[in-house]
Amino acid sequence: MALSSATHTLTKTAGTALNLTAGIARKAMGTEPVPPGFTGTRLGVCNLCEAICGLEFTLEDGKVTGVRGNDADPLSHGHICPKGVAIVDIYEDPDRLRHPVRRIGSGPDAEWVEIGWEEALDRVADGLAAAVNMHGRDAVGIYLGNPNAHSLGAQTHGVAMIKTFRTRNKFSASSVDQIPHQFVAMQLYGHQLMLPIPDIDRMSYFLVFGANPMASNGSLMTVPDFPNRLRALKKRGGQMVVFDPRRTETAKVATAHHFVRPGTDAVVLLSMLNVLFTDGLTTPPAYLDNVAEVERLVADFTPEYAAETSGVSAEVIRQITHEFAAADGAAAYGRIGVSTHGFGSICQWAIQCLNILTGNFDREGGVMFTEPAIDFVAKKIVGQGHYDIWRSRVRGVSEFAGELPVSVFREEITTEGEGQIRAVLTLAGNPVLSTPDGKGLGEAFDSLDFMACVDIYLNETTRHADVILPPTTALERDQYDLVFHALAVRNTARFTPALFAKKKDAMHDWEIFRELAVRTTARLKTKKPLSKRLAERAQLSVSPAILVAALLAAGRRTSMRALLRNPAGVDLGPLKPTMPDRLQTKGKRINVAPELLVADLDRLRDSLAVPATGELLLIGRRHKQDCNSWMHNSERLTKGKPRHQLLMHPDDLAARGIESGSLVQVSSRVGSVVVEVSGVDDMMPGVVSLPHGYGHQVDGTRMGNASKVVGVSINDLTDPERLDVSGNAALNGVPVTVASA
Ligand SMILES: Nc1nc2c(c(=O)[nH]1)N[C@H]1C(S)=C(S)[C@@H](COP(=O)(O)OP(=O)(O)OC[C@H]3O[C@@H](n4cnc5c(=O)[nH]c(N)nc54)[C@H](O)[C@@H]3O)O[C@H]1N2
Ligand SMILES: Nc1nc2c(c(=O)[nH]1)N[C@H]1C(S)=C(S)[C@@H](COP(=O)(O)OP(=O)(O)OC[C@H]3O[C@@H](n4cnc5c(=O)[nH]c(N)nc54)[C@H](O)[C@@H]3O)O[C@H]1N2
Ligand code: SF4
Ligand SMILES: [Mo]
Repeated sequence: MALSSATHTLTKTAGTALNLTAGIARKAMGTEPVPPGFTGTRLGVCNLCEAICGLEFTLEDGKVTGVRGNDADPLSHGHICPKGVAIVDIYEDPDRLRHPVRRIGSGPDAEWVEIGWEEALDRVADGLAAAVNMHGRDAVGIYLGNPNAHSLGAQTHGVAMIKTFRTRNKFSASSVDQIPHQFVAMQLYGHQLMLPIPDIDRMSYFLVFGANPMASNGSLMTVPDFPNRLRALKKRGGQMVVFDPRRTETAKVATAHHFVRPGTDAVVLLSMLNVLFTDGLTTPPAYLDNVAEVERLVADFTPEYAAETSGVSAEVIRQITHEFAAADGAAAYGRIGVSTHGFGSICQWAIQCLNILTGNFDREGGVMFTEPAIDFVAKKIVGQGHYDIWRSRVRGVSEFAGELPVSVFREEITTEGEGQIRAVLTLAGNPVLSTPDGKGLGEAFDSLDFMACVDIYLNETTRHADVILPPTTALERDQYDLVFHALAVRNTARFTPALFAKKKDAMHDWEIFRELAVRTTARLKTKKPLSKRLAERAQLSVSPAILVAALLAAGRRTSMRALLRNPAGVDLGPLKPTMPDRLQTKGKRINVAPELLVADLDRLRDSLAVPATGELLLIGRRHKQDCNSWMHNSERLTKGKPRHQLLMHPDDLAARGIESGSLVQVSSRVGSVVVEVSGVDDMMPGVVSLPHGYGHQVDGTRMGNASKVVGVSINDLTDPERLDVSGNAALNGVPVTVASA
């Protein structure tokens, strides 16, 4: 190592001194972790979904014996779901990794041995640095999974760590999730993170495309206790209209539900814009450009045209558009069903236009931008986003905001040549289950020179690693939701100190990130100057809590002191109109017809064909008790009726002579799985559904309860070739065949 131990200590000390001072302040306020054997109650927070519910833990003799929602929380008001209770299962799970492990051998015979942190971190730094030294920067591929958005340390230190690698081969779960939203926000509002939020507590009309908040608890809309907020909306005389190819839990409590053929929402949405113009229903604000261009572009997307392929009648499209435009406060909203979709970006664009052109953008009861206590748009903490500055090596797919679509990950590993990925680092991700052709990606991982994972479980992805580095988990970490306060239906702020002290031989994610950055850069052939590396080390040694304190101070809406005094959180008021001042565009105007989206309309037209008879389209599904791919070790979440089945309409079963409850073979261009089928008339005819995050039965990877959870991975069927213009994967609407197995 090039850093002498003296300089090492010196730079670490700068950070440690600050961290210590903060520790003393906390002690004075009684917000340090509970002492051993503690009996009493403590406030906490759930980080398992975007609803960020405030919790209250009851402890007896140092053990959690009860978890309930915190009534005093200004955002979640006491709400909790089954997963919130299960957060303790993660902390207590005997199968969770608590020490670094190293793999010896491979496949079913692999052995995993515990090693010390020093050895583990050095091994990872050796592996990553070797790839860079031999093959260049792009030889390291990095994948960030969803839990990074839910951990403060990952937010404050993850990005800085990844930057030190300077690789173009950066991937994340964002490209199987919300990239179209960011892509459209960048073009309309001038910043990828300017995402308008439905004002659910004051609206009277909620138009929902492809979201199931009754199961998911909301996404890109932090909305704890969605069921109650919806009840209040209906009590006010308001309506919720849902478009979904499955009659979901949300559709069942809506005032109206319409089936829509997967992948065709873009046409339905554009035809709603068409109706706005032809029926004179637009009331655009003054800061728009190119409204007439939108009118021209949607002229041939008539409701009749949309009805042909979408299965939604022209009459319904007209009626809903009129209701929407007439409502006193309406919001159109679309999520995974239309984000991970061949035309996710056009859907998001049309949804924004629907809100903007009807005067529901930036108004109470419509959609508005949040004013979070830590505002990374205003403070320029996150860049505004960029597109197509470079392209992927093999398929030539455009980057967005510095990331490549995860759909090209596999080919970048397996295709030889300059820039080929030779080593992979995953951070809190399980792409083998969560990305298209996950199985193929898993096989590709086996061809790498080196792989390391920062993860708390041995699972379908991490089993391919040479070394796994497990950080502390939610109950042992300080939490401030940098992301989700900025997406919430009300402005609030909350800092939650760790409930338990970290174990002696444990590391927080941010500490692991610091060590990876420092140790890898020290091993590189082309080294940065020592002064630069020391500065990096000092910066990465400051704890997340201190960084939050500094960011809060800069934002001046509240302070760390106020948050420590009010651990339930502070209320900063309802959302309010702020336009056009906060637009990040030139001249503070919105161009409603951005070039990249307009250019994609031809691809949409070309894709529209009346479905072939007998064709089935596969879509995904979430359940209240699942958490993407990784909470199946919790017995309390997995007991009860199995829910892994392929759902299919009884008529589609009958047409194929298949019995409900039997095993079927589902095949796509990419792969084939055998799974139990269940006939339900909640499915739109011609559409079948599988949940994602299942398929744990590989090589005895999973231990404990998860090894008993049956089901297959939907992503062994989804297709990495199917992309939105933004690079997002089109996971929904995959053509499949189903036959008796
Ligand atoms: N077909 C289909 N596929 C989908 C989706 C879909 O709707 N349909 N949804 C997509 C969406 S929206 C998302 S967000 C992705 C998710 O994709 P991923 O993020 O790749 O997958 P997760 O299942 O969230 O896996 C999280 C991983 O983080 C680990 N982990 C959990 N907590 C921590 C922690 O605190 N620290 C660390 N270091 N690791 C931790 C878990 O063990 C697990 O390995 O899946 C996507 N895939
Ligand atoms: N319990 C639970 N909660 C979660 C998660 C979880 O795994 N479990 N994951 C979290 C994550 S990472 C995210 S991103 C959010 C996602 O939050 P949501 O988007 O609300 O969740 P989904 O259940 O995936 O809802 C997508 C809906 O789209 C429908 N759909 C599929 N294809 C189409 C289509 O072509 N058109 C239309 N109109 N609809 C379609 C599906 O039937 C489904 O009902 O949930 C979060 N919350
Ligand atoms: S709704 Fe989400 S944040 Fe709230 S308890 Fe459930 S999983 Fe946790
Ligand atoms: Mo997600």
